[in-house]
Amino acid sequence: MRIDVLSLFPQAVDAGTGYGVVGRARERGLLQLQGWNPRDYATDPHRTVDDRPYGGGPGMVMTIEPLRAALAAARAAAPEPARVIHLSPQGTRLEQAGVRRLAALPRLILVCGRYEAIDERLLQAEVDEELSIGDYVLSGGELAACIVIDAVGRLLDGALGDSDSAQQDSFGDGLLDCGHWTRPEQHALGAVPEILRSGDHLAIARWRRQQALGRTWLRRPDLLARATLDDRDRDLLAQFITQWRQRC
Ligand code: 9WO
Repeated sequence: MRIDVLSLFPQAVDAGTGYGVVGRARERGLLQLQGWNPRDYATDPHRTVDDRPYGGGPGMVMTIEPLRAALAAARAAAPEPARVIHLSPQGTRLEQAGVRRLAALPRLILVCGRYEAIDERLLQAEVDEELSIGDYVLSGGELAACIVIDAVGRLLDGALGDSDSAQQDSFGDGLLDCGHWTRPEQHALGAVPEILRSGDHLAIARWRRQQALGRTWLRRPDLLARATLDDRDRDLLAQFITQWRQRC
């Protein structure tokens, strides 16, 4: 997969995606990342990329031309058609299903804004999609782009050592993950749950499923409402809820 990033701070995106699973995917060429700085395409002596907003108000707006020229250069750098995505709080919320959809595309161009906004005409003419990573305002789109690249990059074929672990992750089936423990078995902070040491793999899988269902019920009822549960899941959850109510 190829991802081009338009940003006044391309080094921030480079650094934010340079480590761990995604850093390795880049090193191995599974993910090809290239930054494009609109400032390099500004034509005035001061290399201006912003101007005051029509209608007044605080802050500055990114101008059309440097972004348009940078985008044209990025598009021309490879033959694949690219989906152009603007990271913005006005976008559609990104969820794991959306991450999977993006990971199946051959090429993305991520547009990162700075200042208060990008001129609306550039967005309407050139952007296919606006994506939000959550309902908060950042100082720019770069950290949001890093999050998109991280979530997408780890799904690329060969990025994860164990090919199954992406599927087993939280949200693989729309539920939160169960808890995890490692050595030591006994610690001042507590003991490892007995069932995980039982060696009974069927019972362990059942218990983990129940924990995932129970935690989702406790912490994210919105996710549970959207998940598809079978009869066994409903039994496991009912049992969890009964035990939880007895604990209170
Ligand atoms: C700045 C601002 C100041 C006062 C009142 C409202 C305001 N909104 C913004 C604003 O949205 N600035 C953006 C900064 C311009 C585009 C890039 N920036 C950005 C992207 N901030 N937050 C994001 C973002 C992207 C994806 N998901 C969540 C947030």
